[in-house]
Amino acid sequence: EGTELTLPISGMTCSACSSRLERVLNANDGIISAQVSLASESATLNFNPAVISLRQIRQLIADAGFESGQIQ
Ligand code: 9UX
Repeated sequence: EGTELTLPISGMTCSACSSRLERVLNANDGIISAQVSLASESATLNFNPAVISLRQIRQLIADAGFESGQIQ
């Protein structure tokens, strides 16, 4: 199995934002699953660190127009 992690996400203001970010994350080969919650302003991820690094995940989030905070 992959590495589980939850990242706080800021900048999401509507459910289309969270859906879009979830779609972007799930489209990446290294991300096994991603759930983005608007209500809790967070993304819960299961990823394969041999394929994508945390740094790259943060870059994907930034490229989508959002900001990720510290790991919880
Ligand atoms: Mo609605 Mo979310 O314009 O960016 S999709 S606020």
